[in-house]
Amino acid sequence: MSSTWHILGAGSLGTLWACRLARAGKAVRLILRDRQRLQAYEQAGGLTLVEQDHANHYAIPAETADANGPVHRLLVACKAYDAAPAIAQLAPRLAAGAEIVLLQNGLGSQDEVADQVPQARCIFASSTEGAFREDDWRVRFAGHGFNWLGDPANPAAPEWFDELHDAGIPAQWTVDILTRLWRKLALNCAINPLTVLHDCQNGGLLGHLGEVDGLIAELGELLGRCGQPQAADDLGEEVHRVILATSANYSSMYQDVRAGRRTEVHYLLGHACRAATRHGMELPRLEHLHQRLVDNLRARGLPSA
Ligand code: NAD
Ligand code: KPL
Repeated sequence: MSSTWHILGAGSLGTLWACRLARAGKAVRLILRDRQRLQAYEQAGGLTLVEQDHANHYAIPAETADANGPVHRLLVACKAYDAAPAIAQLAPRLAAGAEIVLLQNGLGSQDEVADQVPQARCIFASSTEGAFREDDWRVRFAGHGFNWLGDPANPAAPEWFDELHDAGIPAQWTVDILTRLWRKLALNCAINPLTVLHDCQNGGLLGHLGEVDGLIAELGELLGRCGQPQAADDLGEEVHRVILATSANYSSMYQDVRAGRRTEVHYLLGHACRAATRHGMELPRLEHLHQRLVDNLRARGLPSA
């Protein structure tokens, strides 16, 4: 089995992972969206990763999805709404037993991908690292964090797992990856939509704690019904802690909306509301929040799903 890391998506996290793996001497190939992007990348001559104001350049080879050759190990580093369409393009190249690491935030996109590629093993990831694009092909590593990886269908870590440590990518294998993803989703649902609706930094929610706490109560009920009671442990305390610790920051959803970018709402609050409906639950605060957010996004001309 080839040990090349194919990395689909040379955005923020894709660049962060690709550069660290390449720096550690691992074989890496980028998969870019189309020929035009490939040509622009080739003109730029590689990726630049900025860490603590030191910029390093990495001439990582790149291709498009329709290139030749099997893909054995794939990191999917696009947004949640792009993951399934991207995999559909690449599916003919995925080898039997291929391993796919899914870096998407939220829930739902992982199953959309897994349904399309039964020949592959899908490994889910939850990342608290932070990176953003300063320019085309140039990414700043903005926030040290951690990565949890796991496979809900198979508790065994893949044989390449230690390559992440070799590359300085902080990561741990977990059998509770769904709990991690649900927990992050719940935090996101309690904070991010309200920052958009109240047009505020995270700390602005200190003036709306009644609303926040109402959402936390419903999220706790939902997590219990979805078989994720541990994801609800001390959720309220963590939400309050995150609001305080990040009070001067704008949430990722707020930043997306402000920049006129599509949000991942379908895989965050949308996923929570669909799960509640599936379980026959009535969660009026979450439903109302979702409706207000959808109306707000539509009014801005942004996709609401
Ligand atoms: P991004 O928008 O910076 O990068 C995504 C890249 O994927 C873009 O370059 C886009 O052109 C590319 N892409 C889309 N479809 C493609 C296709 N079919 N083929 C090839 N490339 C394709 O996104 P990001 O910020 O890196 O986020 C990726 C995921 O990681 C999201 O789910 C996000 O929520 C999550 N995440 C991001 C951060 C962060 O700090 N950026 C932190 C934690 C989690
Ligand atoms: O992860 C976040 C985000 O901005 O997406 C926070 C605000 C920390 C939690 O939702």
